[in-house]
Amino acid sequence: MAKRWIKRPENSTWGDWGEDDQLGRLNLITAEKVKQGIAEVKEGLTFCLSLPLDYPGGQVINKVRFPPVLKPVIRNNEPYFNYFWNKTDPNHTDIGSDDVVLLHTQYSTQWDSLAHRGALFDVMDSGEPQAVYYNGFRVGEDVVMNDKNETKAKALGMENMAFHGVQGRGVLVDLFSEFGEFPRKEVGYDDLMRLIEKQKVEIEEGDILCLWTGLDQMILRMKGKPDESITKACAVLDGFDPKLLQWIIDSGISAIASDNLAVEAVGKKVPEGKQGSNLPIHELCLFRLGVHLGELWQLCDLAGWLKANNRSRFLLTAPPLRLTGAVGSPLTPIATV
Ligand code: UVW
Repeated sequence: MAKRWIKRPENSTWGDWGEDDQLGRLNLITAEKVKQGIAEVKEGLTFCLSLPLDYPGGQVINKVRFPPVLKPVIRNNEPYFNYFWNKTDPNHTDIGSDDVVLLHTQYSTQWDSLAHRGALFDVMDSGEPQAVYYNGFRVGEDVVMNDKNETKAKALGMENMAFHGVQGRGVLVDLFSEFGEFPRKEVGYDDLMRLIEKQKVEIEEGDILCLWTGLDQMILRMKGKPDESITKACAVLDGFDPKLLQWIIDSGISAIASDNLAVEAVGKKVPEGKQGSNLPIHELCLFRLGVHLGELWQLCDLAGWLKANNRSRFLLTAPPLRLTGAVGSPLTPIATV
């Protein structure tokens, strides 16, 4: 088979786990890492880390993603919902319901797959950039949309992450206690290192880093009717801080999850006169390193418990839906302490 790339992007992991690898740094979640996660279970308490999937509510946070719409299955030309089976046979006492959901996979608590963000990059060393995702998988060949607007990530789809399992050691850094809701703080390397030290958090290769910013509490407080203030609240990572990007590379973290919209600040522009990504952490993580990003998780209850108990580590179980070809997925992560 023809090679997908000759020149890999700088600071990437492409090829490190084979030229057809579709897992990225999930490869670092090994049997040993699962055991390290399980070793953090001391109390047997569990925390659901998903928002209700119809939250945040409306389109304030993201204008193009809609809350789930539930409809009944149609059976014999009528809705099969609260269906009285005695209509079919007077002797039947059953009642049945069956639903269909129109689900924007990235409306609420979600994982971004490695096919969520790619880049223009000259991976063939040809003088012209190619449109590629992690490990050189191609726009239009591996990640496709047909003329009926049907989409499929034939490579890098969510099913890869689901099949790997995603269970390991989670480590939480509490940004909310330091930075609060307003004004929004863009957290760079120096701030993050200071907090990691202050909160005595230890992060090792293969750990899943969870960043609690407090946005989940605001979302829950607004009960499905968020106002514009939410778009300017709570900490985000500063993707334009090169030292922070270098730390993500060096730390060996396997994934990053946060309760905010996009882990990093959105709506920024690349510096004047430069070309590059407007979401540099997405570019580094999803495109170069194969680090999945989790967004809009509900971390507040876990964070409160960890703080009260002087802990930062836990067992994290966080598989996405095994939804073949999807580029993002809702999930119901569970932390066990
Ligand atoms: C944004 O909404 C910008 O982030 P993501 O697409 O990763 O959800």
